[in-house]
Parts: sequence; C-alpha cells; structure tokens
Amino acid sequence: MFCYQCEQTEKQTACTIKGVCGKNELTADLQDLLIYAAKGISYYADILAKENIHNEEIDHFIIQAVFATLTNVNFDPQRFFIMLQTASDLLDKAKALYQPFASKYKEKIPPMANWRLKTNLEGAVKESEIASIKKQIQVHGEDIAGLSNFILFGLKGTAAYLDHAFVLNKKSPALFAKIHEMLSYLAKENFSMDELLKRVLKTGEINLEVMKLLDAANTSTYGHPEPTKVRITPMKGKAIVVSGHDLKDLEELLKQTEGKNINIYTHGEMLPAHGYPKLKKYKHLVGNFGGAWQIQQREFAVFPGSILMTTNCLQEPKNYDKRIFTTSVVGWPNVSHIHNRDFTPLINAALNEKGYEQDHPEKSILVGFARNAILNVSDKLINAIKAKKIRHIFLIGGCDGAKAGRNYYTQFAQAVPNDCLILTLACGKYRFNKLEFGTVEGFPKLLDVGQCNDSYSAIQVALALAKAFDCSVNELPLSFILSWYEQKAVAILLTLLHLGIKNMKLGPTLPAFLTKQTFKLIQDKFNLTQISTPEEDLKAILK
Ligand code: SF4
Ligand code: SF3
Repeated sequence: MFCYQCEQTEKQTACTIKGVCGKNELTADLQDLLIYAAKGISYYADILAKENIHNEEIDHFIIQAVFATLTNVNFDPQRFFIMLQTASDLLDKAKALYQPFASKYKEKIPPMANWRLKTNLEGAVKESEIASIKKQIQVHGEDIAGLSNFILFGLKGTAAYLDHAFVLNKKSPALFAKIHEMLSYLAKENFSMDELLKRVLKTGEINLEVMKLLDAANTSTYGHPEPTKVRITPMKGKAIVVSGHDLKDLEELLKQTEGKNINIYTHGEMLPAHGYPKLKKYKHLVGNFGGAWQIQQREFAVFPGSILMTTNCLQEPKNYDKRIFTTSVVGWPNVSHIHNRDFTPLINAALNEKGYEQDHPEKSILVGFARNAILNVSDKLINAIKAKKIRHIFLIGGCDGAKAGRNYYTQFAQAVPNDCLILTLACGKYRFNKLEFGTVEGFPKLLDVGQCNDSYSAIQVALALAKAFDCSVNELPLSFILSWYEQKAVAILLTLLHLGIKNMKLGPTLPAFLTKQTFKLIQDKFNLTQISTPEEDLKAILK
C-alpha cells in the first residue's frame, strides 16, 4: 500500500504498511483499484456527457465509489470488492453507450477504460499494482503525481458533498459531468505542470458549485439554520448517538424513533443539525454528545446506547462493535450495516442498552450561525466594523485530528482579542467550542457556522462583507486559519484558492502529497503559509 491522502499520514510521507487511520493494506489496494476503475468509467461518461447523454446509475456509482475511499469512511475490503464488481459491469455499460460515438472521438483509449475485473478478491489485490500511487510517482515523478492527486483528493471531498446533496434529491447532471471530465483528464495521464495547476483551481470551482447545491439541498429541505442552544450534557433515558454529515439519515432516524422514548444525540459533524428548523422540531433530538472524532473510541465505549455513523470519521470500533452501525458508503468489517434507512436494528440495540440513568446538570452551547443567520444582522455587523468596534474576524475552521500540534487552534481561539469575532466550522471546533468566549458588540464572540460544507455559508458572508465595503475579500479584516485532515478539507482549500483568497494559514502540517517545489508555486501565488505559533500569527495578522 501507499497512501498519503490525509494529514496524519505516517511520518509525514505515506502509510505503507498499515494506515495510521486503521486502513489495512488489502483495503488500501482495493481502494486504489476502485479509483482506477472510476477514472476508466468517467472516461466514457465524459464523452457521453458531451453528447448530452447522462446515466444516473453511472453518475451515482462514481460519486459513491470515490466518496467510499475518503479517509475514515470505509475499511471493509468485501464492500470494496463488491464495488469493483459493479465498476466492471458499469465500465462495460459505459463503453457500450459510447460505441455509437467512437468514430467521432479518435483519441487513444486509456488503459483504465479498458480495465475489467477478471478475478477474485486476492487477484484484484495483485492487480492493484497498476493503480498504485507508487507507480504514478515512478512514471510521472513526485511533483506531477502529487499535483494530480491534489486534484483527485479534492474530488473525493467534492464527491462526498455531491452525494449528500443527491440523497436529498438535488441532482445536477452538469456537475456529474464536471466530475467525469476531471476524472477522465486524470485517466488520460497526459499531464503538464501548467494544466495541472489550472485544474487544481478548477477543482475548487467545481467544489464551490457542489457546496452551493448542497446548501440548497439542506436549506430547502430543513430550512435555514437559526441560532439555537444545544444541550451538551446527557438526559435520563435510552440513547442513540448519530455521527457524520448526512442530515437525511438523522431525519429518518428521528421519524423512526418518535414516541419510542429514545433520546437522540448528535456527534461530531452532526452538531449543526440542531440549528435546522425542520430537525430541531423533534423533541427527542435532545443534545450533542462527546468531542471530536479522534476521541470516539474512548467516548463511545462509555455511551450507554447505540451509535450510527453516517459518514466520516469512523475509527476501529472497540468493545462497542455490536452497538455501532454504519450506513451509506461507510463500513467496517463485521459491523452491522443499515440498508435503505431501516434503522430497526439500531433502535433495538439502543433499547437493549441501559441508557442514561439520570439527567446530568444542564450545560449548553450555541450553534446555527449559517449565512442567513449572520446576513440577517449584516447591517449591525458592518456598522460595528466601520466604527472599529469589531476589529477583525477570524475564521478558525477545518478538521480535527490526533496530533499534539492541533492545540494551536485552541490557543489561537483563546488568544483572539475581545474586539474580534471568531467564525468556526467543521469538526476542528471541538478543540474550543465548549469554552466561554462571551460577546462582542452584541454578537457571540464565537459563531458556529456549521459543518465543513457550510464553508459555503462563510464564503457568502465574506462576499457580502466585501460588497458592503466595496473591496475584495482579501482586503477585509478577515483571516482564514485552517486545519486540515481529510479530503473534504482539501476540496474546501481548493475552493478558497479558486476564489483567490490569500494569506491563509494552514496546519498543523502541510500535505505530504505536495512536494516542496509544488507547494512553493501555490505559496508564491496565494501566500498560503503553514501555521507557526498563535502569538506570532496573531501579531502578524493584527499588525
Ligand atoms: Fe494513512 Fe491517511 Fe491514507 Fe489512512 S487515509 S492510510 S492515515 S494517509
Ligand atoms: Fe471532520 Fe472527519 Fe474533516 Fe467535515 S468529520 S470535517 S475530519
């Protein structure tokens, strides 16, 4: 195996024996082969889209297959083998649909588009050599391989967001076509540095459109998030905790548990669900449980109920493996998987557990400051900035992870002066979202915008402020302090680069897949720098 797609990769280089995340060699190799096959299918799907032919089965499979390979989503080799079988069938289907146009597109068909699964699981693993990143590095060198994977890893995040929109019935053939076009480009492997750099930013543009679609899916289905107090201490009764990003799973579970005396808690990236009017109306959605994803083994072990993982980030289930369930593309070997949102096994598992025996003393935090909530009071915000009563806004957002260096984000948030606001989003906020920050000019100093995909909301706020001040986003008293871990964060970083956002701080470490030389190209253009210390960075920003 050779995997360097996330921030915690072994020795900042690559996981080659076993993933730090828990992914084993077998799964890693099958994932590589699945990406290879997906590129092959997209080669034909791209041509078909140019001929105005869209096939939803192919479109949906591609985004789910790519999503399944995202960090901390699916660790089950059997599931990947089944996906490879489907990929092989869909390659045949895509090729058959393409045949009538073959004479029009005279280019050489890339090997990925001629791939077939000829063998069993073990054979597929041997075959995965052709799809390995090591091979890409041998053929193209580290710079080119790294940049092409920058695009691929961004697309993984984008595919996940597109899938979240898909489950809410927001489907865009045009966006599927853009994903196919990009994967087809990667399949052809006719790389040049200039084209790759252009496409790095293009991937960010596609991700922005996808986040816009997902924002529309979420807000048209569940209403606009509104400021909402969320209990963070348990209540007496049976309990289910729901983690991940998929609001549809939460909604269906809330419906299926109504009247059953089971309290539902959000976990991780599901926290912002409490702000949506059509989700918070369920009285048994009682609160939020636990901290960030990387401490789930400790926290789930003592949770007295059952657990649902709707998306990333899943870690190896420990003694709670019989009461944790996966859904959608998430998987772990021998962990029960929920099909078609029939949550009966999850509900029964919760009823078999003790639940909480008493209410814990009430504590709460505030969520729900997505674009509508902030833009509704934009006049007040703009006036406070003009009057220099609010000096600066820091967006401290992104993923969490296990590394010690991530304390930076807690320390940074604590060091932000009292005449500044903090916007936060994604799961990195668990480092500081239970601290007391007080208020600034009537605004809570810490405003939780939502999930990672709600970066779309933060971008809309930034664009509205830039319009009000008749300047560019880069000229606003606004700084981006980003923490990355997995590929959704890569997609968002690409979107911010596409928008021309400069002077962002990124950490805790830089992506291993980018060589020093390629990172320098991006750094020179965008002045994107690695975090240093909270004191130094704050001083430099506020000088
Ligand atoms: Fe390693 Fe990250 Fe890949 Fe897991 S996803 S194998 S931790 S680089
Ligand atoms: Fe977190 Fe896994 Fe990235 Fe949606 S849940 S942000 S790490």
